[in-house]
Amino acid sequence: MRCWWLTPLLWIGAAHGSVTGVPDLEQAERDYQQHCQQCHGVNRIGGAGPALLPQSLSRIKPDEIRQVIENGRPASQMAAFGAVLEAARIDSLTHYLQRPPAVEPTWSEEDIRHSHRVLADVATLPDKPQHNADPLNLFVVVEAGDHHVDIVDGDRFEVLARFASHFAVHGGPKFSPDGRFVYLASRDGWISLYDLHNLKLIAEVRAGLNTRNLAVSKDGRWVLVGNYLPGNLAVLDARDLSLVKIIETVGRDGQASRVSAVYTAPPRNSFIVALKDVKEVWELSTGPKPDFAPRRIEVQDQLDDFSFSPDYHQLLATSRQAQGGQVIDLDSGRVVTDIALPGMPHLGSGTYWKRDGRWLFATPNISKGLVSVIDLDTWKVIKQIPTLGPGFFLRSHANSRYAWTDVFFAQDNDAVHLIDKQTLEIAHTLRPMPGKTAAHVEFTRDGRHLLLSIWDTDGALIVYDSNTLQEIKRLPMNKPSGKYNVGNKIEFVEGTSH
Ligand code: DHE
Repeated sequence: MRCWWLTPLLWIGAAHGSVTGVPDLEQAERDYQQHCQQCHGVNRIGGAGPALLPQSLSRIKPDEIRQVIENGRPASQMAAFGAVLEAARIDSLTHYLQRPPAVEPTWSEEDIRHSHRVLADVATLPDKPQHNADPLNLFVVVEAGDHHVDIVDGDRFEVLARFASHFAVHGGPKFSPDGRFVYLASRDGWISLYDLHNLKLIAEVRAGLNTRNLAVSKDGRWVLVGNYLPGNLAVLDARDLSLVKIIETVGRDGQASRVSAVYTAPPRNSFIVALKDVKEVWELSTGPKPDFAPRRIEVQDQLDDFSFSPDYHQLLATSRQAQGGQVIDLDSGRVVTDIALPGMPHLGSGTYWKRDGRWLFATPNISKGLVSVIDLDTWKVIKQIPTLGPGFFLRSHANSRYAWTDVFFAQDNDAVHLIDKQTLEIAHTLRPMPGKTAAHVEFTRDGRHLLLSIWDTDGALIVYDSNTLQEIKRLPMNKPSGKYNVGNKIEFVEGTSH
């Protein structure tokens, strides 16, 4: 999923005071050094506290940045500076933090190696689950509100373990092929390796200053991390996260590029790399003894927001030229077809299923209240399903009649629609907690139940029976965002993200 247009829509948190006036940036620099640097690092690259670079703050409204400086953050070490700094200085500091630092921050191979920490020796740990839950029906749940991760038993719906994550884990955690290990990426570049058998953190490394996401190779040997800052790829050894190689992402024409996202393509035994600033998509083979030299697929347009056909032969991406989606054959690199789609389709959150023996692909739309359904044989849009407003995620399971989608960006964001996968009509609309945003679903391995997030400080993970739609259980949580079922992910099943 990659969506440049979405960023302004995603500013988070409530506005309190407003940022006003002409900033005194020199005073702000002095205030940063005196009050912030100790936690947020020299040159703002982060330390005990998160990085405070424009890339790290781009999703947060200036008024929220100001409010956090003034009032601190509850349940964190971020203190309130309202009594220390007068209003105009807080305003200036808010401006200052949104500008690039005077010295461009760097993060070298040496910095990466220096940040590497091995916290437990896997060789000394039992290689069987040390809990009595089904290891392939565990869920990894990200609680974005207070930066924690929960490991949830997918049969009893109980939290087995909860641990603090690095700041802002984003994107899907990825699993080793046997489901024992999970890899998490934080927006600040920290990669964590966690053992789901022993419920223990194994290793951590900071692979970049601003990271998009990570992918794990089909054989489980390599972790690939895609970075915005610095724009590059980091290859890590999946056993302990030690650095194997940095790959500079420079286009054929010599232009440096940020990395939008990285993906694993299991049938191709490769990683696919989406580049943000050049008209290329890269494929890195992960076959035996890989050299990670990129195969460059030149494309006609800057592509965004990716998805793949079920066999990974084709890539679906949004393209401004195509005014919608573009399908690219990953072998020949040729454009198969353009798909005119209105608004801003969110292909990365799309999902596919079979209907009358044919594969369909459905995508939510972040600027229009509709879900577009495409026939994957003809690449024709066969239905536009109207919803209560623009949505973000769409999820299903082979054993579910319904695909669940949200209304993330509209007033009705407390509603979720259940689309009947055969009639392509909305069969039900639920409002699990009226007034609170409901979004992102993941099914249990057998598809009998599903977990839905209520994205609120006083939020919850709600467990539904996927057939009767009865609520089974409600686990209170602080802004649970994504959740990921081990079995569904390692088997790359239909209906979920890969
Ligand atoms: Fe995401 C996945 C990009 C903003 C929650 N998001 C992804 C992936 C990408 C992506 C490339 C796939 C990674 C993977 O699975 O390895 N997201 C982007 C953006 O470009 C965007 C729009 C802006 C940005 O600054 O990054 C963005 N995303 C958000 C949010 O604001 C969300 C709602 C809250 C948050 O945590 O930041 C958000 N993104 C998610 C979630 C997934 C995700 C929960 C995993 C979905 C899944 O089921 O796999």
